[in-house]
Amino acid sequence: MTETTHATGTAQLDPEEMMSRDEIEALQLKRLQHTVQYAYGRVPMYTKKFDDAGVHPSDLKKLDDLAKFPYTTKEDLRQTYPFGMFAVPMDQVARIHASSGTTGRPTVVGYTRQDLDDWAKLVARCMRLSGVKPGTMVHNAYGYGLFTGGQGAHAGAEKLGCTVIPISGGQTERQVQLIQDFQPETIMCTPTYLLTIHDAMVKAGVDPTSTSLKTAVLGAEPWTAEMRHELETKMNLNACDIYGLSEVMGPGVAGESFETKDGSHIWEDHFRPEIIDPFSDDILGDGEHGELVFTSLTKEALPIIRYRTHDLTRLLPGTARPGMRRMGRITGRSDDMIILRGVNLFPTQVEEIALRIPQLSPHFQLEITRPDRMDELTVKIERREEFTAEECVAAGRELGEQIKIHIGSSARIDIADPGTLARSSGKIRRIYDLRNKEQ
Ligand code: DLL
Repeated sequence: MTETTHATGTAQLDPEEMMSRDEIEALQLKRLQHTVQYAYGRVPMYTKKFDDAGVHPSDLKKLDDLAKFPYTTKEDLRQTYPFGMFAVPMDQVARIHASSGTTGRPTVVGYTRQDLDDWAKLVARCMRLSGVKPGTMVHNAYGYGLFTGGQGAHAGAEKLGCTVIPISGGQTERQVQLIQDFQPETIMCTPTYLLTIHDAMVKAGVDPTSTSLKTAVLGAEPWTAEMRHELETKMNLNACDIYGLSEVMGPGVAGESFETKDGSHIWEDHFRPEIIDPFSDDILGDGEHGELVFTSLTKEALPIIRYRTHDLTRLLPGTARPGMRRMGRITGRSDDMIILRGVNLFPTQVEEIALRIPQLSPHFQLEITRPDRMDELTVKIERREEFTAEECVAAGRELGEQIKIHIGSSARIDIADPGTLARSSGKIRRIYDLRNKEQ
């Protein structure tokens, strides 16, 4: 009998990964023409939207013609809740996921068998690019359930030929124990949950720099280069980004190379990205900062045309996969932007500044209050264990000054004792807007 493992065959790159930019664009045009026709013919909401905008699928003759088509928003998904944007009958929908949504109805997404196969393939691509090897063990601490993180990462890891530990989020002490017992090489979770796991290791007397973990594939929330440095040095591993969103697919829309660590490559054979000005809706050029918009090119159950992600970033030329463009780090979501007396501010900006100050930890939250008709920002941030409260007074002052210099707004700094702020078990909540509560 020939010896094979389920890992064989998946170590190879997909042929599309090595396509030139011209080949990718030719493929995109073909797939885009099909997708707009498919969506128009099958989803009444698109039929109406296109008709109202006076545009027809046959108007898409070159890639730039996509700009003639209307945007799709989360609100469109809400209005057609639950299944109104599905393009196939329910007996062809193999899986449903939903995003919880902080306000209003959740957004519901569906997948055909083919969609699930494509999804697994793209997550596997991301993992391979991040240095995960077939035949190795993956500790998957993304949440399982309606959230796309757990199941998405799981299927990708299996597709790559890994052994998956489907631990999900939470029960952190147990996670630490299983990492020691099973010796996985890879961990998949949010960056802030990896911090939580790190702290639990320290508490359990486990040295976080000498575990079996070599690679972390982190995403589902914005994180900075400073946070990468923090996690890599504290845990002695390679930390790479994975990006995605449920409305477009789930994790695996884009993934990062462990060799270049220069932002996630978008799988442009399956998604056509655009960057637009979130206020004027104008299309921006590569390299310019704006809102990321996606059109799916192969999805069957939920084709999505020009979906407004609210994620703010820019498109950069491909490196590790030269035919595919990369996305810069996501600064934040336009709906997570704090506007403080006219100044725009994102939690990632505070993370970036705080982590450059040695006494301060990555555990922080932003509180907005309005004590006296004027908005006020308080940054609550834990000091690192190694420093006393007295030693951190100057660090707090420095954080305030740096925020003023780099962001342009005044902030009160509240240095908290280690372990006192809420910890993440998935996507962390950074912003606490207490303004309405006080009025
Ligand atoms: O968070 C899918 C996912 C799961 C991605 C696991 C990566 C890993 P949603 O719950 O729909 O889906 O949230 C999507 O999360 O629009 C971004 O604002 C944010 N996000 C996801 N990945 C990243 C990332 C999943 N790598 C929303 N960097 C997106 C920054 C990210 N933000």
